[in-house]
Amino acid sequence: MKAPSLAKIEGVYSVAPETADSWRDAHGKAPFVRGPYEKMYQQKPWTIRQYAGFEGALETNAFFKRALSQGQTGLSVAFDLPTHLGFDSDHDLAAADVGRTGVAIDSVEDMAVLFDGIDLGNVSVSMTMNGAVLPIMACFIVAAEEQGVAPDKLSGTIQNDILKEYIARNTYIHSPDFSMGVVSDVVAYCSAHMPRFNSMSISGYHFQEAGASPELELALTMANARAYLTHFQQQGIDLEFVAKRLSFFFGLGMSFYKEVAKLRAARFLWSELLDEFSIRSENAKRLKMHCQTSGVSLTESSPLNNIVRTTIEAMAGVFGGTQSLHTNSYDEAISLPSDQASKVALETQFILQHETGIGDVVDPWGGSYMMESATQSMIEYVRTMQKNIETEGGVLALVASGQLTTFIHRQALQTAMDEEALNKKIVGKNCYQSPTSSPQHQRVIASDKTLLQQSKKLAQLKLKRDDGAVKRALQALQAAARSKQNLMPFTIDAIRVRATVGECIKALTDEASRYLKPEYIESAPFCTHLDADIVKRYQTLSSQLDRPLRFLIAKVGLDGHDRGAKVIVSLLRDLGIEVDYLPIFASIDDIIQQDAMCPYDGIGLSILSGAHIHFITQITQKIRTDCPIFVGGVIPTSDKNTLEKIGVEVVFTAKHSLNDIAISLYDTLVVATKI
Ligand code: SCA
Ligand code: 5AD
Repeated sequence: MKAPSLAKIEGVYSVAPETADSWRDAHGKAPFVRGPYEKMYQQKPWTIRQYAGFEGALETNAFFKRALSQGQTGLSVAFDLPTHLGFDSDHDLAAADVGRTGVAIDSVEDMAVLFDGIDLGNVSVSMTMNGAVLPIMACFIVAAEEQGVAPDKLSGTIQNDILKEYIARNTYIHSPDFSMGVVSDVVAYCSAHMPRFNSMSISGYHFQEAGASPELELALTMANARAYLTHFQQQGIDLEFVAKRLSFFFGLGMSFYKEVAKLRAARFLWSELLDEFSIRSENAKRLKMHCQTSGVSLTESSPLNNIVRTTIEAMAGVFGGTQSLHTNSYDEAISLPSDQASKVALETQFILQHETGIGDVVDPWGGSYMMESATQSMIEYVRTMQKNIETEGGVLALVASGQLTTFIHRQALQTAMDEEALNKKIVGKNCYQSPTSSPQHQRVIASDKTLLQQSKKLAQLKLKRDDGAVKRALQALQAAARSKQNLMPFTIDAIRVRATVGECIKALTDEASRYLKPEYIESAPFCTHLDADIVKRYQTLSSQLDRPLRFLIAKVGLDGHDRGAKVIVSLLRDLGIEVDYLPIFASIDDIIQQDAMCPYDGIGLSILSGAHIHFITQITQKIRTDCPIFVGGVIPTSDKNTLEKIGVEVVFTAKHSLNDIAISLYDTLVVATKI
């Protein structure tokens, strides 16, 4: 499938702007190009909703309370990877990742601590949860109930967007088929019992982070939105009623005009889509969105420059009319946000709201020929992509075959090549470089301590509870899955009697097993962008060896951010190396076994979750001593020395160019192959 080309946005326009007259339209009226509300931020400023979570519920609760006392207006929970994938903290596969990239929640007891002293009837809470959505929603509902807040008083959002997990984010558990049933169970339950709660946050953000352009991000998000509506309709769900509580989530990258245009176009397209489904409610047609500034646009070098990037991106969100906003912290290319960096990110929003006046005007770009053309080009692009997707069999078929993932992957490869060729300049990364200055403070996650605490709490919970009641509730949940009933009430019953998140998911995976999606890696002509000399040296090395070099690349643990790993696979293959790429979620034992079958010339591990020391210690203890190990990912400079001492040859991070990587690998391989 081919993507259409976007009519040029910055420069000469080829698309006659159908929306050029939109400036005459009223704000807050369908098709909402000019904003979802009449008075927008003059009536209510956007919600300042910083996504956060780390270690245990106690630590994250303290962070939330501090943020609220500093003026944040909504909450947004980041869960750790074991929680996302439905493993309790004491599960073998969870050990490395507990509390690292989010908060560890094993049961309703943890959820209660997470919101201790926070009135859930008053503060709206977003939860980024997709795979383990049933037990996490159930924990939230039961914790609120035990706090004295009934479901119908709860406001907030559950992400509950599984399609984008298969396409880009990778925290899915079951097959797409089973998971779509879970999505509709949550939507149906919320619409019946939680009228103030947004039952989905249909997300594009992760597509852009994985490599998609803003227009591809929008096209895939709208295609998914259509697929969900169609699915709900087939399930007999009343769209007129549920569509009001389907919200959206977009990324904000550095293509300033495109980002503003994207948000305007999104509102138009949603309104048009609901017309197609004959939905009349004006409120449903009003697309409401959360936006987050881009993580991938941030550089490791000169981290304070990231404050500038985040501010520009956030401004695009405000000009585009977002309802809720997360601004990233300047140190995110290095670690989870430190307290200092989180404070700057939060205060960036205060400055935008209180000092600049940019929110005083509704849709300030409306009527600009450039912006109307850009909005129109976005709309045209999405319509064409939609037709292409349908011709190829529709979203669900393309999700299952992995083709939408490949689409994004291709754009990531192109971006990597553009950066290498300096067609895309990134200050401090590929031009205007200066010596790397690490931020003064970095958040260090006490993962081992969190694991111990969580394991202790789980043991206590299991001693206290009525095991018979738990067993009966889990059996009922499993039977409900078999007979295709709405699983939400059964999960709530199980969580109420203190079943754990992991136990609920285990009951479901016994019925609908864990799933691994197919993975394809495209080739790309990287060598044309590298120094000719290095390309030649690889060729010479392999002719001296009289065989191709062989490499293994793997992601270990529960971290599914595979953009970087896949770029490296393509790069190495283009250098003539034979590369095996293991399916995500590999264990160190998987790698050892793979290497034992036919030893590799080198093994590269990609780790973005902060668990690098854990995994590298394990692999260096188990692997044969003459195997060079490389690591890539989000690795603080302070850990680089430790990793090299443990036995890693080279540590690669976001600041390395592909040429640097090719040279460093070569130098090590020459020594290792004893040529
Ligand atoms: C708002 N209201 C107005 C108004 N503005 N009424 C009149 N005039 C105006 N100008 C009303 C609304 O209709 C609504 O009322 C109420 O005020 C609350 O406003 P809101 O705009 O709905 O704001 P909010 O409650 O903040 O909700 C925003 C949104 C919601 C709808 C987008 O879904 C949301 O908060 N989403 C956040 C998602 C999020 O944080 N995701 C994090 C993902 P009613 O309620 O009566 O209608 S992080 C992630 O995935 C990271 C990546 C990773 O991989 O981990
Ligand atoms: N706390 C704060 N921000 C987080 N992000 C991811 N996890 C967390 C967390 N636990 C942010 C980063 C990343 C984006 C996907 O979300 O900015 O780039």
